[in-house]
Amino acid sequence: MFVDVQGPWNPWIGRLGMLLDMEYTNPFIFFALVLVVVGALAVAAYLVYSRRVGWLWREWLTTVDHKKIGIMYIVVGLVMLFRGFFDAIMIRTHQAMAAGTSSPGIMGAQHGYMPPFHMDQVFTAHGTIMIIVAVTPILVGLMNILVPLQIGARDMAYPFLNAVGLAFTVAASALIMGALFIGFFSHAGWVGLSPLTEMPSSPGPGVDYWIWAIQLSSIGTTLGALNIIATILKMRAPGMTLLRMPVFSWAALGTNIIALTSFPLLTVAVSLLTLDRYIGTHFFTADGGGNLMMYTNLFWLWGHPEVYFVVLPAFGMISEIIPTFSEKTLFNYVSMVFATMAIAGVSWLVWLHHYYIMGASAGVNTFFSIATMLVGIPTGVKVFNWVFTMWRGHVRLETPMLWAVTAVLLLIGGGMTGMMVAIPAINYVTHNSVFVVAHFHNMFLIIVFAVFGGVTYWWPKMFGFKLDEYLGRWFFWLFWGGSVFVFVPMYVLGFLGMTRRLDFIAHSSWLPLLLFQVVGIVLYTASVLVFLLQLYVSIRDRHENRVTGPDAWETSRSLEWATHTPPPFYNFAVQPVVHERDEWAWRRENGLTSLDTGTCESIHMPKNSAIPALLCVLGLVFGFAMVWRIWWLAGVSLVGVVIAVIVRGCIRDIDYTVPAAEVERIEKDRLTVRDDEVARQPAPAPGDNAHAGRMSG
Ligand code: HEM
Ligand SMILES: [Cu+2]
Repeated sequence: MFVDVQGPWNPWIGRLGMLLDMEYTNPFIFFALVLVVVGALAVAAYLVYSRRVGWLWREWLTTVDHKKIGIMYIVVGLVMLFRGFFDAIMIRTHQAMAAGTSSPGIMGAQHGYMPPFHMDQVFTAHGTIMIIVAVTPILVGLMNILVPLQIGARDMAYPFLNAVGLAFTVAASALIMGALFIGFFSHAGWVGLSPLTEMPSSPGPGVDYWIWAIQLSSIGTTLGALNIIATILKMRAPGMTLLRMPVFSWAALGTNIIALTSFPLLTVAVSLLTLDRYIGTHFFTADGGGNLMMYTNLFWLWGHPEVYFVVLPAFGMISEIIPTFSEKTLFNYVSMVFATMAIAGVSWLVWLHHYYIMGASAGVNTFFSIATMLVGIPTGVKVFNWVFTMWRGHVRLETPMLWAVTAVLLLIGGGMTGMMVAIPAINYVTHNSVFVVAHFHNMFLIIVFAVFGGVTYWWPKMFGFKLDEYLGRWFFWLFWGGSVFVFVPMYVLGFLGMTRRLDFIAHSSWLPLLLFQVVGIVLYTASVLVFLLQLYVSIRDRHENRVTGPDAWETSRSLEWATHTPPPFYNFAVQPVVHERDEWAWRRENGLTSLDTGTCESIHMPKNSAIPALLCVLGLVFGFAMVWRIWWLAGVSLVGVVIAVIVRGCIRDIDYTVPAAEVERIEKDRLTVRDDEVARQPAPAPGDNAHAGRMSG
């Protein structure tokens, strides 16, 4: 019944025997392996030495607290962002070395240092990692932390499900990392187009790693989306009408509607591909009666909404940061909300612009071209709203604002080039060129800039202290420099005709531009190092940088800033009642900085659970077993998943109540600690309301 695989197969270890035939001489892989093993041992040793294993398990790995889950999502995303960045360094340096027919080749490559087989895996891993397990988890993490706080909820609608979503995302990340050392990764590009991903073209385990990583992470994202939508629709505090909701929460709603409706399409596309590869169906192989364009359609039916899935939260963050640092309310809130939802809607009508060259009729291409350009309208509305928010505002260029404003500038560039490639006549020339690559990196940079802005902005909310501003500026400027040096030459190279994903570049005349890009990569690397230094210095100096009031920036506007910084596990001691849009700004202006409108009541909270951690391990084992076709192991882990879910369903003891007296005690402790800190701070200037926000709620 199963498709015959290349190489040895054994019922106990599946195809793992083929590892014996593989070369492990590649110094990069060896270096990475050593780094990962040494890193893991160092972390483990530190945990044991500092007696934190139990703490890690109780406080983090089994938690269902949305804030901690969010932080873990961000940590996983950042780790994978570094991995993806490492791939990018390799792509850029290899291409610069492999330009011109006389370019030298080392380490088994004819040109540059990576043979095509290796280069193909690197760019596939880069794209897959960045989209699936770096940017998406970071955004999901931020939404996790912020949405309940912004709408005045104590946690997500389904806290346990939230932890399960994270578990599958972690399993997917681990599976991709595993591919680096045990076997190899797909070489078919992040879009995995058939027939390249079909068995005859890709007989090794690489595509299977890609398949199972996508499947695991899609489960995670779909569950997360369901949860965030339910939370926003059902858990809003009294008075928090939809049109009073912070724009970031609106973006979370729009984006997760996209996710909930589009990720199943990806699951279907990849499942059909799995059937082709595992049991020999022919959904996407022309010779067996299938249709490979069906894969392309299904993939991009998810793929285009996915790009808006990642960009909408970025727009949401920009919409929170700009008003805070312009000391003004967001210009035309209602149009911003409608623009957000319009983008979510139109994102469904444009997928075919990814393959105008397929050969559909002019009418079809025209339809998708016009639909694509329509996206520019709501996007333009957003840009105008941000600019008018800053207009005559009291603009403060602190680091979050630097990132946010630059993201708007990037949006203008990326949007314009998007409009260009949206025109079929232009697209016939630019398709598959690095011009398109420059366009979408330009768009993804918006997200990265918004993410760094957002992380800097909400960092104090998460941890209670600010990130170092001086190093933050260095980080920003170096990162900006890197972006300009890498992507401006890429646009030019695209116009000159350079196609994407080359492992050898025939024109030596393109070398100068490729070298410019290497300069950019050097700047990026420096920026990453400065970022790590910034984290280190900020954590070291956390006591000096401690935020005393709830509002770290003094001019924030939305509800999450009304509770303690960082918030207690129950978020709000007393259920907040919302009076206005910009609730926190309204309270500040009305001297209502205390949420303490009544006596504390007992609070109902969810209990920790070990099952998500178990599901993470089982999911990873299942993925691994499927990749290597170890059927018994796959069966055992799958049955394990089913049993774990049934067991969870039978457990009744899943929640507890924090008694009112306990809440009061926690609140009092917080205030005492804070008063100590206030006493240690220099006296506030007259009229400075930095500390006015103290409250017990
Ligand atoms: C103003 C809105 C936008 C327009 C008009 C637009 C237009 C296009 C078009 C026509 C293509 C196809 C080019 C080709 O392959 O020949 C494309 C590719 C792409 N765009 Fe955009 N885009 C827009 C916004 C975005 C956003 C917000 C993102 C992501 C954050 C994004 C990410 C991508 C990606 C990833 C690809 C190419 C994927 C691939 O082929 O590997 N775009 N865009
Ligand atoms: Cu698209």
